[in-house]
Amino acid sequence: MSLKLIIGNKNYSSWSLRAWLFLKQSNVDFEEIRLALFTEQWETEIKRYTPAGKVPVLLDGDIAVWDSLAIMEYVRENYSDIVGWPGDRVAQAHARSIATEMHSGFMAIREELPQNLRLCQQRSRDDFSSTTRSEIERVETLWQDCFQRYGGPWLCGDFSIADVMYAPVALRFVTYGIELIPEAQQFVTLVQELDAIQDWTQDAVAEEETLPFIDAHANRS
Ligand SMILES: N[C@@H](CCC(=O)N[C@@H](CS)C(=O)NCC(=O)O)C(=O)O
Repeated sequence: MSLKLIIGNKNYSSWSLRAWLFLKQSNVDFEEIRLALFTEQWETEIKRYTPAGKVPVLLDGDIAVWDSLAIMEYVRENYSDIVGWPGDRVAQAHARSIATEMHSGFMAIREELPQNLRLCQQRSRDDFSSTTRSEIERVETLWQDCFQRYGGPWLCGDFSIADVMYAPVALRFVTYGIELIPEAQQFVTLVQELDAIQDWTQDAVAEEETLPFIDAHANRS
């Protein structure tokens, strides 16, 4: 097996999850190397793999690729039958736009609803800042609009990089018990039903490391 994927804690690392889910859904074999975030081991080992100091990192022999989107593009260009973009030009343009909208945005959701798969709460939207509330609404309408335009089963038809990008967002809504409009809930359910997501979540809840600055969000309201 030539590919190795360096990931962080499965409980907390949403960018690791994206790269991992992409490889799993693409049926690409790879070895998984987990570095628990911000531990002594992390501090010494992450620099061996990437000057950026973040996970995920893909190793293909001597080649290191970091950043989830770069990893997906690299794998797509070097392997065949890989999860990618819709064939239809309109759907493709849309899928690329929403995928990168996630990759470069939704900072308030990332800050106030951090990935924490062990946690299960029932929170009201009023608990969150107005910026976070409007980002949650943006995600809801974005998913609804996709299902209305392309008719499913996934956001832009077949499973694509857009679905990979939003899968961890769906899991955050589950963690914090955010009630969603039916079309948005439909996406959450699809994500939860994926075998790969169930495998990842099972490993995540079995992890023992804690990150207090993330767990602290459980108690805010
Ligand atoms: N844009 C990057 C984000 C990577 C990222 O922020 N990873 C987090 C874990 S989810 C990380 O490694 N944090 C460690 C740090 O910031 O020192 C990507 O798409 O891969």
